[in-house]
Amino acid sequence: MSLPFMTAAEAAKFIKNGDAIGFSGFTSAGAPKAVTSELAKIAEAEHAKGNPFKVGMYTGASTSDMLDGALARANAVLFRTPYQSHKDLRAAINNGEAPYYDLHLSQIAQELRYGFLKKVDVAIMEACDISEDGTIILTTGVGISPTIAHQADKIIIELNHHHSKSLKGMHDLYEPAAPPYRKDIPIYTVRDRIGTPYLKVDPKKIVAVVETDLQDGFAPFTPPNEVTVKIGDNVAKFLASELKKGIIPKEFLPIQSGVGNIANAVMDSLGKNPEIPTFTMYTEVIQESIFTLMKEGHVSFASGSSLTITEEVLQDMYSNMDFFHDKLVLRPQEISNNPEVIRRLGLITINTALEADIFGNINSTHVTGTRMMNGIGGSGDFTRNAFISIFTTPSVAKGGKISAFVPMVSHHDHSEHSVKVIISEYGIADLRAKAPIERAKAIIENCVHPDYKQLLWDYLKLSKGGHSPQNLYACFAMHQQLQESGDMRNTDWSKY
Ligand code: 0RQ
Repeated sequence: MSLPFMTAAEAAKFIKNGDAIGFSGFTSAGAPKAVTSELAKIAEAEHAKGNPFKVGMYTGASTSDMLDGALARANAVLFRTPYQSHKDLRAAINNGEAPYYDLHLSQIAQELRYGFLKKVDVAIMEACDISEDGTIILTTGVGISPTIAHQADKIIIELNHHHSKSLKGMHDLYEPAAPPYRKDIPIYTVRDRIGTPYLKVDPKKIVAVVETDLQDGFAPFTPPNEVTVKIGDNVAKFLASELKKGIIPKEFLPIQSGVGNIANAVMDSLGKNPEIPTFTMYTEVIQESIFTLMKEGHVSFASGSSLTITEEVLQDMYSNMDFFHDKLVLRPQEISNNPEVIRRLGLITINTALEADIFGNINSTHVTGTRMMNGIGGSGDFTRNAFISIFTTPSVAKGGKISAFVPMVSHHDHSEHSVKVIISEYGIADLRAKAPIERAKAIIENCVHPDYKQLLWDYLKLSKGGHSPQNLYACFAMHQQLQESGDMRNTDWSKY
């Protein structure tokens, strides 16, 4: 059977108003780019004629402007899950145009298979190679690809020649069976492979193959600044001391780290600290700092669901595949973020908070409790199941007008039960074996910005007692002050 090659515009016509679409990839790595732009044009043309045109969107995680951006601007989002970070989609979510449900990234594939979510009608997937028998080699992001490929009635492939076929062998694709037949996931070290390096689909389902040559378009990270360097150094200092105490074993433990400028600075500090031995990563996003650390010999292996790297780093990897190939594995996110595997491997997890409260609860997703930022992503999968879970955050945001530390989080993603350590540029609050009031003292003393320290000490004096000494009248006063005057520093406790 020969493959149905056609243009992106022709392929997009297979999608109908109301279809649920599953997209390959994780971040813009491995996500489709060409058919999605054409789909947005179809939606705009239909809307201009007065016709409805919206599609449901299942992805691995965030995507790119060519996917989330284009479809949000075309007002073509029927629903969206499990994670996003595009400014236009975020605006559509927060103004009610795009219904969004935020999910733990490990759960979306199984929730599709369990029938909790509308079945995938069409899968659009990026590949670096495809055979007429339906064997597909994915590119640099896996996400939920195996599940959407198996569930969809129609599959559209973007064959992206920008990616080298030498990616073959880097993927390890595996789907767990549904309960009550699920068995253990036999990953005992970060290097273990349990599945196939290719995806096999019924070739009759492949309705279109679109040839492209498109980059992921990742912008380089801003170099570490004074605050992110201090946060990174504090994380490295904390881990070195845990190693010295024998809490972290001498072999060290695999690290999970989020994505972004803080995560990049943390990885940089771990590489530079002579007390941290060579380590491995079991994470969701393998970002570019890890490539540098591999070349320098600080990281020996990385398992993830995507290579979220700039064009320069990607090309460097393709030119040095002999070096990188046996140091990387790309897995579906239900395996990279799997609670069973995370608990077994004993991960050191490092994620970033939007805000934390003085008792150790974390808000990762909602600005002032109402506006969606990105989503919980993998932070819940990793935090709840970690060997030791760390949250990092700069002590203030928006030039000091917002304190990252508040009496009570305005939205709750990670509870005091799962959060073990909080680290800001000022220091480390170790929350283990501490009662709520002791945690509050550790956080105020070690992590809070000097502009807010006295304010938070004074808050504790307003407490009406109890195990978690909150004052239910005053606990959101800092947030209210932000809304009223634009600056939390103006908070006045005298009225409580
Ligand atoms: O906004 O750039 O406009 O100034 O939030 O904050 O400090 O640059 O940190 O980029 O790492 O993002 C929690 C959103 C942090 C992210 C979050 C403003 C701040 C800035 C970004 P500006 P920073 P980061 C791996 C694991 C959940 C998912 C997760 C996230 C912007 O880490 O989405 O962990 N995490 N996934 O000014 C109002 C506050 C604020 C605030 C910061 N309290 N109120 N605005 N900001 N604190 C990745 C995946 O799952 C794919």
